[in-house]
Amino acid sequence: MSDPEVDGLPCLWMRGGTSKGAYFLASDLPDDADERDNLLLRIMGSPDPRQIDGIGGADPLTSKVAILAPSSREDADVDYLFLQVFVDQALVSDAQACGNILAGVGPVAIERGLIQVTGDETPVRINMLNTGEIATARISTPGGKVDYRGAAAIDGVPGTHAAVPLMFANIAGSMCGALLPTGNETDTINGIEATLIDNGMPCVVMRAADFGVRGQETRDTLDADVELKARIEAIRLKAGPMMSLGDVSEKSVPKMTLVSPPQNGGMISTRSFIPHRCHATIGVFAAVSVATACTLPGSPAAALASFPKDGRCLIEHPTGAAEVVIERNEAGNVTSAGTMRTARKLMDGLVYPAPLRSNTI
Ligand code: NQM
Repeated sequence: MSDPEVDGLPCLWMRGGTSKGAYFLASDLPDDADERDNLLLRIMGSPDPRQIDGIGGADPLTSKVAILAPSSREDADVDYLFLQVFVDQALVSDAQACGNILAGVGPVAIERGLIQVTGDETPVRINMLNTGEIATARISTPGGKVDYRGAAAIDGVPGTHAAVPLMFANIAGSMCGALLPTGNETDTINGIEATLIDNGMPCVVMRAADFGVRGQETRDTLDADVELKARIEAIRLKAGPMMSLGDVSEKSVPKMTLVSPPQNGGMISTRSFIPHRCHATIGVFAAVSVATACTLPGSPAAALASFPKDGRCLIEHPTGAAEVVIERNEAGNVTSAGTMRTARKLMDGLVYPAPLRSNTI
């Protein structure tokens, strides 16, 4: 029997959008979820704020895992399970999706032979196991191979790469059962008006000004604001059960987003807490959820937002803006959404988990 500590495990290390993660085939990992999570903690080097004995990058945005398998659904090509490996806690959570890591799923499915190339561009229908929804990605595959090179740029990633357009349908209520799990466009928690929304990602959208900040501060400035973060966390712990997410003290959802008026021609400006660190950009599904909150007249986001006529919404974030496209029906309700990301293969090889420790799970 092979021993991963000695023999290693096949792993692709990829940048997906503005995040980085380890991509595995389900067939290379244990079937038992506890055993699998234990192995992933040891691969990433958690729990340890520096993740020094693993491949994680000491940041929630670079401590992510995608597990791929042949599709279990007729209307999809590949199954994708996203796992957030906490950096400094022995926790692995499947309680959220990830649209950035999603950008690497199509390329990996092709690289690993789960699906065949169909032309210069290969469409990949991805069954997102965390939410049960399907995303469609288009992957550049000239000459029968994935080509990561191209002219597309996304804020938060230097240079240009092949575009990975992503489209989503039916993502409202992905984890909370309803777009507005409380039935309200606004709830008040600890005296702060908030929209509790899930259009692909459970998010709590609040005015930055209500916390006495501008909403234009850098990630580091906000991360250093211990008092602000404690106020946000107190609201999050109350919002979780209101959003049908139960006790969220050990979950990475809901995400907490502070909004302010756009500064650079976008729809809205954001600072997103995921949930304990401020995001360097903003998550894909979080951006879709915030854009959707902007369309709700009762949301604190609506009065701050500038709504573009063509539905191309630039969601400003600490290092630029993320574009999401939302389509609305005649009643103004968001019916589908999409975005453009890029992805890049960084390393393909074997990864060696650290030895078992008493403080892993
Ligand atoms: O919201 C970070 C990321 C994400 C999630 C997070 C994401 C999304 O940027 O779809 O992409 O919110 O933890 O990778």
